[in-house]
Amino acid sequence: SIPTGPTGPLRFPSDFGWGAATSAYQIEGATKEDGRGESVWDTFSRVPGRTRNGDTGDVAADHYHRYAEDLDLMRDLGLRSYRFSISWPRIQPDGTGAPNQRGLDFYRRLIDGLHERGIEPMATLFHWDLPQALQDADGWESRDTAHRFADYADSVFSALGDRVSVWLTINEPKTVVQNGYLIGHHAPGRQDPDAAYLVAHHLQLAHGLAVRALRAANSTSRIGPALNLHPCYPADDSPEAAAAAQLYDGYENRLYLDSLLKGSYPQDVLADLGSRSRMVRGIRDGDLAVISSPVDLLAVQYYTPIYVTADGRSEQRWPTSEAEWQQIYPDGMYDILTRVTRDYGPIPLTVTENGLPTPDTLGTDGTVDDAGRITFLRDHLAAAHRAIAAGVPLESFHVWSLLDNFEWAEGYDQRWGLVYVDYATQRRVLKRSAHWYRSVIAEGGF
Ligand code: GBH
Repeated sequence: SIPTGPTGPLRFPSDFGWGAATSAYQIEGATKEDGRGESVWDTFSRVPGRTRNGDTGDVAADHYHRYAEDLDLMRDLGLRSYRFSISWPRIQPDGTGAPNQRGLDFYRRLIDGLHERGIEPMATLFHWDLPQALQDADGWESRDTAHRFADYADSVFSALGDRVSVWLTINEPKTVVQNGYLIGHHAPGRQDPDAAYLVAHHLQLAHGLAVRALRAANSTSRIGPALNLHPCYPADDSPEAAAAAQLYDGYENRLYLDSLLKGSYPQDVLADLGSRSRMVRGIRDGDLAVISSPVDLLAVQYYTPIYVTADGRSEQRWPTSEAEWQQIYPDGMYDILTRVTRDYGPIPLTVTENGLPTPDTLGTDGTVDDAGRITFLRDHLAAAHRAIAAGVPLESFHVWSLLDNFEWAEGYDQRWGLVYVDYATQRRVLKRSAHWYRSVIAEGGF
């Protein structure tokens, strides 16, 4: 029923969920208001040298105060779905105990504003802003943090559950593992491989416990994990490169997908970690059953492929964006979506992030010409459309990001938004890509 082919226009299903995404610490600012506690990113961004220019999320895009204006922008774009995250330290300043009403009220106002404008709320429970008090008690290295997360999730479900149609548990557990605990470029800035994979297990456990909390609340909302997946290709034709790419895929993709959707960790990764690793020793009977509690959908975030050499290094094949880790390869979107459906069955999928940073400036005529973003999104949407035509149950697509924002260690230098933010005045300006995306949504394709 979906017309395909190189000549005709691409038309998406009429109920396709055209969306855009953000996260709390990256846009909200107001880090000291209404009883919010400190998060690991407040701490980390203040350590000299950790973020570009010493940038922090203290003000960011000031969304906490400007959410009504931002809701109007979303309506003007015609968005059908908005993915945002809830700041754990706004709800539980110390990571535990009774929820902070003023924190809940902010998200209630935001969610009501979405409903008033006919936009479906998709809320992520954790987008990396762990309460600092929990980090002080060993953070995700402690199994107890998974239980603290389930309590937090339960509070949020009780207060907001009926108003949110889709919950996402943990944004990109892999990025916490790799950037937080292997490379150290993200909070909490550790470089400890043995800790990293124990953290992976506790993040997976936290996800499963939150899914069970939602089910126990008899909610009609849907819930799923949000994974950044990377197609891993051998860099050459050698059997060594094929084997190295297979193991790389284990660490990038199957570690998360298999535990969530098959109820087991991949044997090659477990063997590689070794029986004496903290992770393998930290897995208890019943954990995998919790982790693989049935979910309603899987959220996929795709940015870049990885090419793996015979000796297990990654190699660049395609031109990069302004982010040197991002090779631009739209076919990777098709490959990862069809692979998930092939290997894990027809679970409903949503793309919750896809985008790139561009060197945007506000022109003297008041416009922002981000032609590169239009090309990128057009090519990745075309690949997603081919995946749908091939039978992938993809229900929605969210551009990362709605607004320019605090890009973690890169601070405000990288601009990922459909909407330009002039940080000196906090004025919002729709980029050319935003006008283009509005017409794509209105036409149902391009
Ligand atoms: C997503 O991460 C995040 O969910 C989102 O918050 C973020 O703003 C967006 O993408 C854009 O980056 O240079 O070696 O430190 C995507 C996965 C993981 C990609 C961390 C960049 C940094 C690698 N990201 N990685 S390094």
